[in-house]
Amino acid sequence: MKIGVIGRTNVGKSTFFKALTLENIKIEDRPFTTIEPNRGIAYVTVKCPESEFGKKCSPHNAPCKHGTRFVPLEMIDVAGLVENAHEGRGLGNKFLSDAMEADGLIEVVDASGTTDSEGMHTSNYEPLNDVKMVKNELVLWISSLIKETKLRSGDDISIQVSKKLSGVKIGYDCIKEKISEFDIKTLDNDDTLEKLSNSIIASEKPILIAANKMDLDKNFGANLENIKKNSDYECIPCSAEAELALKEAEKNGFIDYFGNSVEIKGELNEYQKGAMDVLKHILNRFGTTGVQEALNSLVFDVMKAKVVFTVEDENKMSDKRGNVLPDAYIVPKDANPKDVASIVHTEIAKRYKGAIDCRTGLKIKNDEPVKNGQIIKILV
Ligand SMILES: Nc1nc2c(ncn2[C@@H]2O[C@H](COP(=O)(O)OP(=O)(O)OP(=O)(O)O)[C@@H](O)[C@H]2O)c(=O)[nH]1
Ligand SMILES: [Mg+2]
Repeated sequence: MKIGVIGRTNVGKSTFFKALTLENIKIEDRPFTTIEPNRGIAYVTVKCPESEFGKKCSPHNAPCKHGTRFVPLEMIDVAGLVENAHEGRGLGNKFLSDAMEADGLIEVVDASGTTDSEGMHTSNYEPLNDVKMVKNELVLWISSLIKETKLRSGDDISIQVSKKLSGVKIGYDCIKEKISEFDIKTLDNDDTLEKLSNSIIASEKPILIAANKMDLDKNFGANLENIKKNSDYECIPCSAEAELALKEAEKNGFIDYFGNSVEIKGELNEYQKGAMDVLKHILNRFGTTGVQEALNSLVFDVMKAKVVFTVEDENKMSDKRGNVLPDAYIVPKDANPKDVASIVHTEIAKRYKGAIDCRTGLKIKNDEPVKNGQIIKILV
């Protein structure tokens, strides 16, 4: 699974990405800092089932910290956009094609209203405008791609449009369903194409809003409410900058960070103490920085994806070498056991004979979607 970070320029996309991946990337207070996309591994968090079995896990692909498993996914942070990017303004539609590699999108918005539509400092900017602008750019870009399809009479229109959209990871099934829903026979009505494009994006590229810069609070609360009231998206308040500072302090060994609290390790100098006080204040006030919640909420609440643990020995809940609950994978909402096998390894998928739910010992039907948190043994 791949998640893209998108949004208007200079709102904190790369800070958000770095807080989740700790990749060494450029963050600056100016528009268009990111040009080539940044790629890295981020993690969704789930409770580790180890305590259910009175055992300690031995993670292989998904680390465990204080009983929380960190399950990996790919993340891409793309160039920012400004209005009319779909026509080439700013960095143009480069961001759009990079972002379309992703299965789901986190749209970072500066909900403090302190950067304007061009990514410059201001005050009292209305962030809801950005939410509308980003949606509009996505819709207009996809509909312009559809419009470029050279229709050959007699050929299936859905096949031709899906070939045109193959680079943006939008499947034939969705296009066929929508083209029939909108009863599309030609590609010359801009209004209909925009409705089609809107509907395709809504079903194929789920979006969650990360309402960033909650630490700059003057208008934050009112702006957040306005976005929640006037958009269809799930919206999570966050401070990417606070999360990044906490993760870096932990990486450098100054603190233990538990997501909603910190424990200071060793002696801090006056400057570090001051910075830690600010961060503790943010955690006390808001509970968390919201960054991990935003990613979890997109993956689990919006995309309805699931985490599945795989083992080879259902009695010991381990692999063949005795490692307890070694691996965990994120799978799409409708994934059945064979789909899980292909996510684990193509060879395992080829040899797939069935799967067992390790908690009940019962066979899982081949066409039955797996459940979130399920521990399965794939029979090969
Ligand atoms: N106060 C505050 N500042 C933030 C927060 N997140 C990011 N910033 C600041 O916002 C500025 C822009 O951050 P970036 O992460 O480079 O923004 P971007 O959206 O990737 O920008 P482009 O790649 O240029 O489009 C930097 O000065 C960050 O330190 C936050 O949560 N709070
Ligand atoms: Mg950036």
